[in-house]
Amino acid sequence: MPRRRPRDRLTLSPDWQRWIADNLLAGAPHDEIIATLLGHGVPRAEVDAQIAAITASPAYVAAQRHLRAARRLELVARLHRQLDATRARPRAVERCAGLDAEAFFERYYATNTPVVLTDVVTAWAAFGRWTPAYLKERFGDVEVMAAMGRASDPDYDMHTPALSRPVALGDFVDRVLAAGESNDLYLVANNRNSDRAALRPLFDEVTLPAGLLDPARLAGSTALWFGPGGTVTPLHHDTSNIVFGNLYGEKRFLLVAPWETALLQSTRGVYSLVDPERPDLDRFPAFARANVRDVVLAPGEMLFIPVGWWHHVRALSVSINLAFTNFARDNAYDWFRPGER
Ligand SMILES: O=C(O)CCC(=O)C(=O)O
Repeated sequence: MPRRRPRDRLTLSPDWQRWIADNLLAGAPHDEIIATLLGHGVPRAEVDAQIAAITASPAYVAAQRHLRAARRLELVARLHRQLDATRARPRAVERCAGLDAEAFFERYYATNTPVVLTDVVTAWAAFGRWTPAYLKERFGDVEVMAAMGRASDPDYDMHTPALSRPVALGDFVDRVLAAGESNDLYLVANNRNSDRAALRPLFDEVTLPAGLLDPARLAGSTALWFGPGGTVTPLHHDTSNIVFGNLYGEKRFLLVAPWETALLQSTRGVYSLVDPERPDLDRFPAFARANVRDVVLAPGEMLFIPVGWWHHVRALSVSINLAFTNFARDNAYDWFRPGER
């Protein structure tokens, strides 16, 4: 005769145990959790024993403590969202001319607020001069690295190192101009081309705004972007503040504040799986509540992207851009870096 099973024997799979813990921590009603388990044929006595064992486990008690801390932070994020929504134009990004460095740091840098500066790039000798033809004529023989074959890799942006190939800048210009609308080829920040000695003369045609960027820390702090219309950098955030100067063409930025991260419902390191141009609201319903700022950057404009702000970028035409992180203020943050924690 078979022995009687002990009443508290835990036979549910680890997946089901995790499901129960997840739902309890998320605040799902006990009745619903119990009904689901009963519906899957788990005997009532086992359901009760399982829930009691999970809620008494030291791991669950520790998770509850972390959950309380996370909820407190969530409240601060919600506060930001609510206050943001009371602004006259919550989706707008200000455009500003004549701002001195002090006012920039006080009003935008210190408050983590994006802004478009309309009179910085226009003052550079490079503005109006940097075109694809100019890059080819002056630096056509310079070997650069560029990401290619992006269209056949769904994770092209995070795979930039593997997709990058050496190419003469002149040949790359020809390919960009022949490409039409394409996301296949792109010279991006991670290619680190702006640090190449052969391209240093480019910086003779750029005047750093006084007091805003530190000329002594230019090395390793700049990024050259060049590609056809149709390039897309998926939704991600950077780990420092950036000013993004647009010299040629137009780019559309969709920006989401760091305090709305919970609404993205999906993060992979510094990337989000949400496509803000065509959000899949069945998969990511909370994104419908996100306040997406939409900025089209015209030639000559410079966008300040504050640290932690999510941004998705589409080139609306062939474009050339130069970005900087060497602010004359502290720009290092103990921000999440994939793989570190
Ligand atoms: O221009 C782009 O495609 C992306 C720019 C960007 O994401 C950045 O500078 O952080």
